[in-house]
Amino acid sequence: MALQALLLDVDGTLAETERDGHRPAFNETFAAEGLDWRWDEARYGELLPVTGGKERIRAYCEQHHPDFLAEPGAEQRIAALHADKTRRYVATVAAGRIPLRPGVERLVRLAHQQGLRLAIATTTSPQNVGALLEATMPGSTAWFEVIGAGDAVAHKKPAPDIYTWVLDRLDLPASECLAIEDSAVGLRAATGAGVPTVVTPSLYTAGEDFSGALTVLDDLSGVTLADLVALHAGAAR
Ligand code: XBP
Ligand code: MG
Repeated sequence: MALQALLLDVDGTLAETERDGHRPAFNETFAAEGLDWRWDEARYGELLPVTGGKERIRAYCEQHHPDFLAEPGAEQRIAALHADKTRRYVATVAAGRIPLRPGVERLVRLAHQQGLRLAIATTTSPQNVGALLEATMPGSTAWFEVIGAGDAVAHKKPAPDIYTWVLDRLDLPASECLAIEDSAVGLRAATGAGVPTVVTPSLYTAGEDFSGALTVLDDLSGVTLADLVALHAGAAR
């Protein structure tokens, strides 16, 4: 089973987007809407295992502001908050304030040049993916044959659904792909869909349990396509 495609997670894997990208965008939205909610770094870390921005706001309200959820129209209000947060996040990323992690650009360029198929499997919103790719590697969105993001599936990571969705569209078996993830939640999603997975832990996920990963690497610097092919071949044995 030769390696045909690389399936990349976004937040934490391509870039450290959470602490200085998503988190301040949520906080700016809350402040602009007159809500005294504030997610400091530690609280945000506690909320991160709930993937998806709308889902994260809802989970926070369940714990701290059940009154907000009891109001009529709470779901629409959450959706509106999230849309505003997305606009703010996209502006941050488009301004070039979030760099790619070490080795990411080189590996993605090599994969594209050498004809290894590329796809994205993320819980973040599709606008955020395009903004990050275009800000960091202009024109690279087109290199990704499939972009699985946000509400494309009903159940976000750790459910395997987004990986299954991407595999269907690539028309490839899981065994011919390799996923790169940064979190235990993402690892569960990828391996749940049967995709062999390499983990590069990020700021918030260092120290999580990555059992089931093919390997855990500090980052992608120095990693070659030949390394990925060898790791993938090892998984098939
Ligand atoms: C990371 C996430 C996302 C982002 C917020 O996803 O959990 O929820 O924090 O994104 P991944 P939205 O690691 O799969 O890329 O606010 O756009 O939902
Ligand atoms: Mg991630």
